[in-house]
Amino acid sequence: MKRSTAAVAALGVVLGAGAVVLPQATAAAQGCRVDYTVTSQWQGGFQAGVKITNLGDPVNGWSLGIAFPSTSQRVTQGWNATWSQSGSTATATNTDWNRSLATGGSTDIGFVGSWSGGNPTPTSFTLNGVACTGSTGPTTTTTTTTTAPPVPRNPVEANGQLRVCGVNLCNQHNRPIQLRGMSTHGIQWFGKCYNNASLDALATDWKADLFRIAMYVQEQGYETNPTGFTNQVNSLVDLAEARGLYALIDFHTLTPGDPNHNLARAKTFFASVAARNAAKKNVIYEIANEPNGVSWAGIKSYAEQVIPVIRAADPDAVIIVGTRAWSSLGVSEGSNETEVVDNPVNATNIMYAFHFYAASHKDNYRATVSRAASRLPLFVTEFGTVSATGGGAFDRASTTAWLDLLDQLKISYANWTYSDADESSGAFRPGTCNGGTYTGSGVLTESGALIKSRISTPDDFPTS
Ligand code: IDC
Repeated sequence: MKRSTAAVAALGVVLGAGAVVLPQATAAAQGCRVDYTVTSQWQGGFQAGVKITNLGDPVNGWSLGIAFPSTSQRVTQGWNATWSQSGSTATATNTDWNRSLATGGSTDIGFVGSWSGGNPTPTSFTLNGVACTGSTGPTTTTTTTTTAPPVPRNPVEANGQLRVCGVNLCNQHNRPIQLRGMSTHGIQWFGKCYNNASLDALATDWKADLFRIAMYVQEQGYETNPTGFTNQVNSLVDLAEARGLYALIDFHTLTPGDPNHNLARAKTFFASVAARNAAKKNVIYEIANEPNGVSWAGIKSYAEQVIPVIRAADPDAVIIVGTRAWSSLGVSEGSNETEVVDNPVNATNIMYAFHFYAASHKDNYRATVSRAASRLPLFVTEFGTVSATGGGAFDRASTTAWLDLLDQLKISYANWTYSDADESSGAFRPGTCNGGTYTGSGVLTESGALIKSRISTPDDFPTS
């Protein structure tokens, strides 16, 4: 069907007035222009509008060829045309009502595409086999396109500064999001597991959004070397930031369970890390890992003293408050979420932590989360696929039930642990951190494999 340039020019002269409709079903259009606009995009997909203008002689039936840069862009659903795709080229064929295009006539079509990378803007277009150059002159492969807005390259670029909105975590567009990621083991023991290679794996192989930095206070942790641990946390924040991951700074109190035991340390630590990281968009603060053996009133009092210290240095960051009974919203000590609902921490832009270990905490804990999620902003800052000891049998069924629930409620989560600890909650096989490889399935435990498969599915962060 492609005509010589001379024939195109000649026909353009004869039929340029647009009064004659060619009898053929699909005559060549000697000139055409395509205005291509990516109207929205998200991780894994985009939507585009395509305006076709016929600059040549009238056509009665047309077919638009769209050449994508590669096969990673695919039309999944389109409108105002019949769509198909072969290899990297998509084809849109007219519907009955937009079959004829007079000279200068145009029609708008569009589609939703999936894409696993690269640029969603096509490299060229053809109308009835003739390249659309925006003029009736000799054809070239250049096209008239609208440049797509920059594609967010990572979770922090997509979501920016987070804030709490109602019971949700919202992104820079004020839309609820869920962050999915991993927690370190105690950084006093497993520091060797956190380096450029393992963080690269977390960002690109696991496609995680979140990296929780568990800084124990006791057990050879912060209290033994405040400056050293503060520096270690800061450098892990930087490793996360460089890859566009959110960093959750966890003041990992555990034993003793009353966070007030560590109140002075918490104030010193958070004053320092909040001042140092205030300008970053990727930092979230978790002020007490798992209060236990202490009343909600005691926890609330601690929170209301530590939060202002953080706010003074970093006013806009999200802060997460641990809850009673190992962050079970009180359930593991016979209480429930009402003690928090009835007496919330007096602060804004905060969330409450909920932790579970899938083999130990099942239906009644899930029921609590389901109920509480409509009353309180919840963040699962730590959970395990195993028993509350961090060991024992891996519980696939309960973990799956939990993660389905969290996905449905858009509750963010971090799994214990991104480490090669010799316990069933560790994601990597023992010895992994002695080598340099953190990618692929060979290094994973059963728990690591399940969690990676859940975390690495596409995010659907709203972009507007
Ligand atoms: C566990 C570790 C284990 C360590 C123990 C004591 O997996 O290697 O010996 O702590 O420090 C939590 C805690 C978390 C626990 C984890 C598993 O936040 O520190 O880690 N767990 O027991 N709460 C419930 C379970």
